[in-house]
Amino acid sequence: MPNTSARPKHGRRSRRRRRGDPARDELVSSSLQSAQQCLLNQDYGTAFVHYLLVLNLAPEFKDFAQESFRFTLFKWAEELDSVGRIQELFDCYEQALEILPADEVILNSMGEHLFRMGFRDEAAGYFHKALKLRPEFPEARENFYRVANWLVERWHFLMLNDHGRNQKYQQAIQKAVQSGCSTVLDIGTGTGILGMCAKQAGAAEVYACELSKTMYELACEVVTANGMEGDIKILHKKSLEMEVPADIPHRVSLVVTETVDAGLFGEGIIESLIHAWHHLLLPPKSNENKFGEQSATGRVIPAGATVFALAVECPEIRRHHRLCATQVGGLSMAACGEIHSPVSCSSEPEESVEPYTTERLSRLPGGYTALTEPFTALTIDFNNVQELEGLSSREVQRIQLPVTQQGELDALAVWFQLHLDEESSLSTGPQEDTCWEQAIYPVHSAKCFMLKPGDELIVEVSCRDAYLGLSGVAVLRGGRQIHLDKSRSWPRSENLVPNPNPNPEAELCTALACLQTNQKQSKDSCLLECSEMALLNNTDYHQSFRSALDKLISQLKGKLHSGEGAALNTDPAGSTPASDLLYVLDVSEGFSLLSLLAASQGGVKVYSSVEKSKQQEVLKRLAHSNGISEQLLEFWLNRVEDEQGMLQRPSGEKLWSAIILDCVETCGLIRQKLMEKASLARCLLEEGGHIFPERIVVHGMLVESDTLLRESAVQGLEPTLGFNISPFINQFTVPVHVFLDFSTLECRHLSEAAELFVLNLMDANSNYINREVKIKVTSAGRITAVPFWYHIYLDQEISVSSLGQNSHWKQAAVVLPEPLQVQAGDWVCLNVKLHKSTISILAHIENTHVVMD
Ligand code: 44T
Repeated sequence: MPNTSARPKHGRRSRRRRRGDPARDELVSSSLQSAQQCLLNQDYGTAFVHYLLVLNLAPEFKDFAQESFRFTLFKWAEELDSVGRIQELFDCYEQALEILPADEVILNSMGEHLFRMGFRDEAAGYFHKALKLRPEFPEARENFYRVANWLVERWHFLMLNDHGRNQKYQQAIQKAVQSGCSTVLDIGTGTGILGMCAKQAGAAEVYACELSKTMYELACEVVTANGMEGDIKILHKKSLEMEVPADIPHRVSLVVTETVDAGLFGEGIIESLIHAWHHLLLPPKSNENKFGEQSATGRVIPAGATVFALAVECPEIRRHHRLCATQVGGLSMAACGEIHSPVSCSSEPEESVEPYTTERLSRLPGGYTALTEPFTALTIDFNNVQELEGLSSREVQRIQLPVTQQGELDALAVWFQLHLDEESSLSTGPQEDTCWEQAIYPVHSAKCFMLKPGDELIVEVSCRDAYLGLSGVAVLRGGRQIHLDKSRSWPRSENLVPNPNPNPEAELCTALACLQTNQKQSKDSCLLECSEMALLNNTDYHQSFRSALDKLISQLKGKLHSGEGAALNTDPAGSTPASDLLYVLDVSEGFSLLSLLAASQGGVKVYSSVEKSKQQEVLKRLAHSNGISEQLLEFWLNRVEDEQGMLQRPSGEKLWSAIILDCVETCGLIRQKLMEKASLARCLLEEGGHIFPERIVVHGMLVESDTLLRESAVQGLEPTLGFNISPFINQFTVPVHVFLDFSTLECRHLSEAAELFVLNLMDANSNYINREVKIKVTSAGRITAVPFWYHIYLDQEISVSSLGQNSHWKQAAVVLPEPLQVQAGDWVCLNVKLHKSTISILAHIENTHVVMD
């Protein structure tokens, strides 16, 4: 392969070329021929260099050679990618785009490479350009939607639509500016709204910083559109990297910021404010200068926060964080060992541990029960740098709380009040009608531990790595203490609660639990993502698979032995002769028990795609304890190096009896490349073999939901205090919303559920979806969205729904570009398209007389 660094220097030469130059013509024609020849020989690198030369010298060939040039580029880029020559790959794209700057296919492809390399911001720029050039370019559109979610997280829409929050910030800023804070820095400006409030309030100098490139660019556009471009200096920087005078000429008298997440500290506000006090802010108002010169001091909005917590029982949280089922699809889970979600603030350094998740408690299906009164876990003064600095070295604090209600302890829920100033505050509590979610600290190992009124719950509050940590560590009952979180080592100063009535049995149990846990437990514990945990707890799903697999396997075994008169050997210990074995492949993503369900019938060799070694250990332990021979369980990914080899046959002469495909993502979308995988799987099945699932029926409903609208786009000028923000941020609106819980989504149903389309995984035909579906409106309203979900048919009779109460799947919804006003009795025509794995839906009211037939 040629080295592209030996490429001709083009650019200038093309501009200087003269028409009718015979030497040039000859060079062009011979290079073109060479390019074509190299292309035929699949020597893409050389072909690419020749094409570059041709198109630089003779731009009139652009139309003629465009297709082949693109093809060559993509092939050559593929090769460079596969051998890790990434810089050269991007050089080639840049050269190609110098020649064809408006080629949307090349732009889109460049974006794809960037995205894969993790350059999401840059990738977004290319997808955006490609889309501007051809708005109907489906690949670029799909790619853009994918990055839009990364670049501009959905909560930006919620926050900007939260008029109450915006107004409170505006008033607090106005008051501060009017009382003399004339120089302002907005840390984490987002779209620039707080900075604009400061300017509007009359601040003499306003600075703003934003670490995300996309948000920074957006803020610049917004500020310009609101006529403040000369008035607010925006920096694309993390505040921690800013200094005086390089970035701002002098220290400011006011910092405004809303860099807080549901757990308050997750966006690094403590570190940012410590840095700001040391480097960017005027000194705080101290007792000595309280009555002195106002403008010489600095302050922060918000001035501080109070963090509240509450112990809750919540089955929905429970099933996402710990194993609740004892039997799954007929398998006993007794031997599986410690399994829980990676969400934990335990001190054990486990991989990918995050301290909390977030949920809107009021929207949790099945609700929650408060087991204690809300209590204050922490207060913090943002205007006191010593206090901020002391936070991470603060002793772990223990709080003892009376239990007020009987229930299982599933989690501690956390929210906070943000004190903007002395008078005004915002609350992120579960009862408030705000955009905020609460932070959830799940309790892992108190399996089925019932709290009772009269108990005292001991909660530890810590501040580690600038995160707030909370855990329920023990319960005091009848003078005894019962440890809850087994994986934590109890501190030495343990005897702080006297034990007046020692119970030797309980003592022994506690001692045993500690012995078992301190070193060994954390090593053996297996972490599963919340969605994998919920899947494992989804007993209906496993039972359905068990029945469908059992049915298929007995059918195939019947066939195998029919006519032979041989006795069926269904001994799960694996004494079936190899030639009689059936082969099942489970290509589910992440942790899956399905291979074991297939193996438990005996006479079946199963291949699991579980990758992580701890998860493989769990499967092996479960196989062993359920009487399945270890020889009948193999891990496919230990055998195949690359993913392309994933769907192959078990051995030369064998084909698969069943292939289990994972078809729906937890977020509610169809998995990418599902249909490609299904076609491959079809070729690898033995006669009578089966793909699970065989068919997916997509259902949807017409709904009116303002909540979905608020999450998808900024609604006009009013919520954003009259500032013109919506046209800019709404460029990042995506039409498909994911991770919805349809059962608790605030919405009005305007129709019955209807079938949108069917994907048949066992049959290649009929899967090109572009259909019209007519749905009758049952109540008048504005259709704003079409939520959709799946009925997943394992075989003709057995199906699982992605909507049910125990589902580990969430739902998705298409939000219509414009709400559609309808009356009861109207017929709505939905134009439903599936492109790759992306569903798009357009809706219009059907002309009544057409519908009659
Ligand atoms: N999400 C809340 C967290 N930044 C809000 O780049 C509430 C989540 C939430 N810039 C549902 C609802 C809600 N220097 O654009 C971001 C971020 C930027 C900084 C410069 C720094 N030191 C930082 C730190 C962060 O600030 C912006 C806002 S962070 C707000 C987080 C609606 N789910």
